Amino acid sequence: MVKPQRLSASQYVFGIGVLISFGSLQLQSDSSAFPAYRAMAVKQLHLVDERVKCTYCHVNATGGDPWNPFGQEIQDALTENFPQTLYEVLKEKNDADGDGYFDALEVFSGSLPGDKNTMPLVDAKTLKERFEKAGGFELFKPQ
Ligand SMILES: [Ca+2]
Repeated sequence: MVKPQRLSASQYVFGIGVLISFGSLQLQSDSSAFPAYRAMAVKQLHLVDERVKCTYCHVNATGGDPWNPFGQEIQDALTENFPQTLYEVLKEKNDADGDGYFDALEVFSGSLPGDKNTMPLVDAKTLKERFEKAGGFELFKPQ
């Protein structure tokens, strides 16, 4: 019968170090895979970084072509100034996913503007009042 071996303190510390290093590499490769546009949009739209997935604008969880209806609006209007493009698209008051809430309201409420299966929990009239009281489209103006 094989007797289980106990790890020495140095083997244990080395093992933890390897796990931490591997975890850091994983985080780096995940975050470096996100395009610059995502990082700009998170900041400009005041979104929670960890909660914004590629599917905010793309159909596939890994990004790339194709885009969801909201992402397609941005794609169609895209100039070399991404923040300005994003701001202009939101000001158009389009309802990309056709759920009754224009895109800026969905961004403001935290739902997905390109996915009709997610929508704000507040009715559109009330949400619009709150949006305007909070600053309206100025909230999303490039800094
Ligand atoms: Ca919508």
